[in-house]
Amino acid sequence: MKIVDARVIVTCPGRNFVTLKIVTDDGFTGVGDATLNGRELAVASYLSDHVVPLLIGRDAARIEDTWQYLYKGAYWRRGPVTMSAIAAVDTALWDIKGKQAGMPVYQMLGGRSREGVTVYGHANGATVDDVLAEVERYVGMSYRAVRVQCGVPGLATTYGVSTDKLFYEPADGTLPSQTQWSTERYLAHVPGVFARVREEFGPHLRLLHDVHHRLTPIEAARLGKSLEPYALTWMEDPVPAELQEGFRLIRQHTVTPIAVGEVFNSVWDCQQLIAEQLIDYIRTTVVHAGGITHLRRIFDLAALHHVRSGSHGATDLSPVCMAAALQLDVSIPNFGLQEYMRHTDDTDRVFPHAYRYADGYLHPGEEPGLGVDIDEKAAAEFPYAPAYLPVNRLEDGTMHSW
Ligand code: KDG
Ligand code: MG
Repeated sequence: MKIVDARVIVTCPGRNFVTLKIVTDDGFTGVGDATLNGRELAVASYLSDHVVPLLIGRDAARIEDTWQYLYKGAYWRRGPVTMSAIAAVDTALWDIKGKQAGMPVYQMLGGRSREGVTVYGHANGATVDDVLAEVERYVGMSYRAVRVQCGVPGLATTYGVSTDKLFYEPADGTLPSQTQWSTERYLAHVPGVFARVREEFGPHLRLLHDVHHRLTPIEAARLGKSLEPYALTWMEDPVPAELQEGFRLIRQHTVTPIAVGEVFNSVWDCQQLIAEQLIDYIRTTVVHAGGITHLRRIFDLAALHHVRSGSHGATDLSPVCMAAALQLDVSIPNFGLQEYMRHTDDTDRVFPHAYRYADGYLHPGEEPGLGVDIDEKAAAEFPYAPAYLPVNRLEDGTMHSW
């Protein structure tokens, strides 16, 4: 089963996506997501210029060996561009293996551990009343878990608050737009928001909140403590996580659970966080963390240390990534939650898929492989459109993490 073709397809059906499609000599095809928001063409070039030539003629059945070949063979290790490219190859090869075996990939990962994948969506609004209405909307759609983000008085824009409610698309400019941040205003406002949400929706709805890397450990500790009465499922990315030991300080002060990892690319980015039980949920996902092969390794390490999965699933993760993530979600023993922000109708048309939402769960479907494809004709209708993520500054102009 030799690889005879590998195509890199860049398309923008509402937002940019990079997809790798691998073809074998016996007629199988497999797809992998390679989208890196705001840096899409870097991964497209890495794949077409440096990976595709190495794939032609390789045995498509050798998933692990190909992973090691691309990882060790590059000499330069890790990083989002390299790991997204490796992820795309790995995902496409799992898709092919499943099709060849005539079974969904989750069956090859050990079979089902649950009936459905519990998902959460984003309820957000400029005011607390707007937020309550959005939470109501998700509850009306039977979601069991909701991420809550609210505008902060005194700040013109706030992370996670957008006009698009069911989608999450922050890449909003051909050059980066600028947002503003005040830790003081934020910390003063957030606990009151959750007090209102709990008051309105009671104790059973799972609530989450994304800090998006904006605090220091001691500030995050204070936030976590102030949110304890509202029993959040998680406080996400409370601080930038390059310094893994920084989380120890947060842990010493609060029992609000912590979720981290959507920007991580490898097990080595979260090894200490997991092994020292400094976090509760690991948010790595297929496309940015080396594909199904490597993500499973991360989740296995996490399982040993009471850490559950909480894979990233914003709109910039393509339906190919979602289909692959669901195969893992439904099979691993330590699944926690799956983020699920919807795609536009155009995106769904370009990426026909078997997974379905019902009653608060996503279901991967029973198609052989991943159960997702790219319609290359439809993809060609939507040419690449440059789009950057915003940058963020403090009120005095200092650059801050976005
Ligand atoms: O491209 C960046 C987004 O994927 C990120 O901002 C989403 O933080 C995010 C989330 O939790 O979905
Ligand atoms: Mg996040």
